[in-house]
Amino acid sequence: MSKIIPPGQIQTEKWPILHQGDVYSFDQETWHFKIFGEVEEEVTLSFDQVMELPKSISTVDMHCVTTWSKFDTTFEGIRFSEFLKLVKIKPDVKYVKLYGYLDGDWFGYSANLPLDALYGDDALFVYRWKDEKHDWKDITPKHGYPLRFIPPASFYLWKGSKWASGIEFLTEDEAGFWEQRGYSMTADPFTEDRFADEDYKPSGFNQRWKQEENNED
Ligand SMILES: Nc1nc2c(c(=O)[nH]1)N[C@H]1C(S)=C(S)[C@@H](COP(=O)(O)O)O[C@H]1N2
Ligand SMILES: [Mo]
Repeated sequence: MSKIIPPGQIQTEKWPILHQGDVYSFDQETWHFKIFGEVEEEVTLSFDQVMELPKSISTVDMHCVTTWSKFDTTFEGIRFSEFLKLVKIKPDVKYVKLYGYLDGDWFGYSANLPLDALYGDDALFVYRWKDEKHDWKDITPKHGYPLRFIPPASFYLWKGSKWASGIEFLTEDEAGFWEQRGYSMTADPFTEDRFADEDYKPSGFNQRWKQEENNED
């Protein structure tokens, strides 16, 4: 919520759209959310079970690695910590992987995060949002309906899986979808920690965000 623009970022008023693969089409019959990995007993939740969990509201900044930052979006959702309460994690768990649907694959998208960064109000699985220009509305399918993760602003936004599908608890850090493709494991916008290797930059990287901004629906 700080109005501090991280190095190399440009403020956008719009909320751009960016993802790999198809837009997931929600089907309440087949949609499930799985909590697994280093836990005593894994849990699979239906959509209704997820929506019965306690809700909270948080205003956060989003920093995309393609250089746009959107400030002060207010989200309604379910804290990561509410899901954590549903399982007993093994004592040496230090990391998580947050999953999302990708082209029909239940666990096709993923991003890794350290567990200790996710206890606050700013680590939310969200389904509704508002900002200065918009009143409350549901997250659109392109932004991750029916549920998507928004990471704390101390991580680039690719750590926020759209079409959220599960949480895996891990004792060792493990690369997710973009981390396997050269992006940073730690992803701190305030130190421009974009890529694992500083010399690596995907082609067309600097041009991409303009197109994304025009993508807003
Ligand atoms: N399932 C899924 N989640 C995803 C992605 C994706 O390709 N698939 N892309 C990530 C990236 S790189 C970004 S910047 C944000 C973009 O979220 P937005 O389109 O709502 O702005 O979603 C993240 N979550
Ligand atoms: Mo991104």
